[in-house]
Amino acid sequence: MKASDLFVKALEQEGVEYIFGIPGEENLDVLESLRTSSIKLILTRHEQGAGFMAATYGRLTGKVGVCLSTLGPGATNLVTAAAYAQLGGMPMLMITGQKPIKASKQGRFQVLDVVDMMRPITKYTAQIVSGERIASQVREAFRVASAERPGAVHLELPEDIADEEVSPNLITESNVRRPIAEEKSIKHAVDMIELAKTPLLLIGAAANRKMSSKMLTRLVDELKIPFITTQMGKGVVDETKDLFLGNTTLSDGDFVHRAIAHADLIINVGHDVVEKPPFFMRDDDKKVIHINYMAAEVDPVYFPQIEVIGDIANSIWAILEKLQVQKHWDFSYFDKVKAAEEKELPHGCNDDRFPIYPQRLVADVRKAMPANGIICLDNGVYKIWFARNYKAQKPNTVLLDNALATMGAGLPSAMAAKLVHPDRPVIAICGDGGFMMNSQELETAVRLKQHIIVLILRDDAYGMIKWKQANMNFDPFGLDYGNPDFVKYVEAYGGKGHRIESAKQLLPLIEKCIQDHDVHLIDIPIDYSENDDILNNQLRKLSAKI
Ligand SMILES: Cc1ncc(C[n+]2csc(CCOP(=O)(O)OP(=O)(O)O)c2C)c(N)n1
Ligand SMILES: [Mg+2]
Repeated sequence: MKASDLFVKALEQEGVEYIFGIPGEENLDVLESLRTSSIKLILTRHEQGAGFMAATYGRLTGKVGVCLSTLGPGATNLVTAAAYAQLGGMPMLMITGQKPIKASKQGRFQVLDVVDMMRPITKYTAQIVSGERIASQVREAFRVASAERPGAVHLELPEDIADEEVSPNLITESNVRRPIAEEKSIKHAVDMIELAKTPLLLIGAAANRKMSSKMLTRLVDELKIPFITTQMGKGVVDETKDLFLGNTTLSDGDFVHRAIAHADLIINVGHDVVEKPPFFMRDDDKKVIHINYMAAEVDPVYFPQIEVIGDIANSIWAILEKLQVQKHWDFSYFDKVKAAEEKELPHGCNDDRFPIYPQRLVADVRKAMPANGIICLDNGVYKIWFARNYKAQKPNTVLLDNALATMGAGLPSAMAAKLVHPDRPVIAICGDGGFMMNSQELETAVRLKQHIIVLILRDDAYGMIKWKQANMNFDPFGLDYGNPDFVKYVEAYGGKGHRIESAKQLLPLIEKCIQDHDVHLIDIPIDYSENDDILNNQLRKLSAKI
């Protein structure tokens, strides 16, 4: 059997549905093997777009997303996406080609040590040096990528190896269950929660990875313990519940930080230090229980006293079996936090000003979206408003990147979300800066006949950095730019373009786009002028009053 055929068979056996990427000469054997396989090739216009799509496929399904590129320049274009998957805990395999390794007449043309280049940003990176190693190396790559904590892996398949004759055997996945927490650690956690006076539940990224939503919802409903979320933990438990006290978007000064300061115990489910810290630990302060698949990585701001390591849903179930509601638990202060926050949250939701007020934008998107609709955020200052103000109701319905926090992933991640969930509305929400970093994938979306909506928040600047610049009392410099006419731009790709000219137009337009088909882009001028005052001053003052 030809090695590239065996390689593709191995991918089929792993359940691969899609490969995202751009082939080069060095992948042509693999491409030919793919042609007659069950795997669908999603050809993109930049390898970075392919990588973000593969990572998001992995994030949403828990299965390994696969992307493909050529050697040298194709592989270097995958680097940011590898880092995105690796830090974000998303299972992803990158397959890159290489010149023949046994004999080549091309000198070092385009040759980089890609295996080594990928080392610091992957869990596993290897060159396949013989066709006989394909079965084991593919299986190992999938095993490592999807094992907790999931991340990026890389296989290099050189041209001459892809063309070898090999014996046609494959290795199937072993029948394996995730390890579960040891009984005594559950007992320690239960004792600590029962002893606490003001326990608070924190839900982080890992709780969004596997099915822990049901058990965590039971914990909240049955024991009435209030909860907060990290940015990547949004939606695991319905944030419209009365017991939801807020998202840890800002570093301090928000209502949620008053709740954290008041808690004597934080039950931290699924947060790890890769996300921006939702709170800072101190020696003389509250206790923390770390409940996760993996042990806590110790950090000056994170050193939990108790760890419950194992499958999260199982750990929560085991805790629920033993934990009793305690009379001395006192959530009255948390009720005050909730009341103050709910009083502030509607601020600006009906504001008619134009360019549009960010709070109005968030409120309108929430109104237009059903509970299972998915928003995919790029990186910019609006991310703060969505993380803080948009109440997620279902797991993985707010896809944002609070780990690498790269620009450019908004559109590709929305495209991957639509492939995984064709029946749900999907909206990409991008700044004019982040959108332009991968806007070429509009062609891919149109070619795939996708129905996605892209909101472009236009301030003609790298707004987030402008905000920080002003905050540091520097003069404005170096962050403004011009933009193409976004309506004409998307139309040139074959999509539908819209521009709003008043705040009132936004909600009905989004609703119409959700009902329609095709790729829609809405150009939305945005007013960031009050960001600094609200996020850095007003919230601080209001929350200090509780
Ligand atoms: C790839 C990448 N480059 C640079 C940054 C630093 N950065 C973070 S936000 C931002 C500005 C984003 O501008 P835009 O997309 O227009 O969103 P806005 O904040 O203006 O709404 C920059 C440059 C980053 N996070 N990722
Ligand atoms: Mg901008």
